[in-house]
Amino acid sequence: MKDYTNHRSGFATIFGKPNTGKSTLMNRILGEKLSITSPKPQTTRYAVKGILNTDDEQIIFIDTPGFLKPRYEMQERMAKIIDESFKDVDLLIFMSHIQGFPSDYDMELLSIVEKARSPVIAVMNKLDITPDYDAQEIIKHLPDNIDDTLFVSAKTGKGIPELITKISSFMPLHPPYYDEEQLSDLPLRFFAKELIREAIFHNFRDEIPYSTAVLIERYEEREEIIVIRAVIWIERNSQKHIIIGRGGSNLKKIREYAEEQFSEFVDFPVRIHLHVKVNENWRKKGTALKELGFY
Ligand SMILES: Nc1nc2c(ncn2[C@@H]2O[C@H](COP(=O)(O)OP(=O)(O)OP(=O)(O)O)[C@@H](O)[C@H]2O)c(=O)[nH]1
Ligand SMILES: [Mg+2]
Repeated sequence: MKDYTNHRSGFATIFGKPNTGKSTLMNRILGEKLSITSPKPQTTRYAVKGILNTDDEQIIFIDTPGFLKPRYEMQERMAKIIDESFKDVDLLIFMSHIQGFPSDYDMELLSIVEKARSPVIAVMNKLDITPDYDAQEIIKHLPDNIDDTLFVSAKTGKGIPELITKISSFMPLHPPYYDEEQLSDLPLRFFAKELIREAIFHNFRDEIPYSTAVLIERYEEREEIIVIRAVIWIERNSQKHIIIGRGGSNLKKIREYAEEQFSEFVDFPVRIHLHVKVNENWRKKGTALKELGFY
């Protein structure tokens, strides 16, 4: 039996305004693409847990949806997920990008930080595109209870080893919470769904990605291939031909992207069947949101 006397384990929540690179950071730390990313704000909709395992340590990261003022009911539920992710964690990681810091949103989030019961560090991201920053000027705007401020690039990896060491120093002595082989607490079908959503975020503009949801109807692990059947919900009939495209060309793009990405993730052949369904105003419907796992 393994001796866990000196083992450290704990939870670290990453939060910040949309588009600052929270999901990119978590993926970079884990060395796996676990949380979907896109240049559009509010890509992440759920708190996605990612688990970093080393010989004597297990850090559970919680990547939260970019915080916006509730506009739709869905956003209210996203805000609730963030609240939940603040409780009982060993470290809060406030994230922003260097450029334009502090925005009004940053200031609003920092006012929440002041009340936090857990230790907080600040991670200023996108160092690669803003190498000439004034550290003192940035630190001046951060509340006193911030333990440390690190400047990184989640994209290039600069500053990430130092950041991991810093995060480790906050982890308490504790046996691992999860199986040490485990990379996430979420089932594989969750990642299949998220990759389909990522394909939609990458291929469509304006309102389309936001008015779309994906549900996995069937997930079948066969001996030689994984077969997935998924439905894409859209809010209006007029959006149907956009998602499907001429002769199904857009749907094909989504399918091929998701098949390739998911196959890489599970290291196994994957076939995805997609279909599109109009579910009017699903973002405002409690039953629909429940079906998507928001509660
Ligand atoms: N140049 C640069 N771009 C980055 C860096 N980190 C993330 N990005 C880009 O910023 C965009 C947003 O990244 P995400 O990781 O999706 O951001 P997020 O904070 O998770 O966003 P939400 O889930 O919407 O809250 C993507 O286009 C990333 O490629 C970085 O260090 N440098
Ligand atoms: Mg994200």
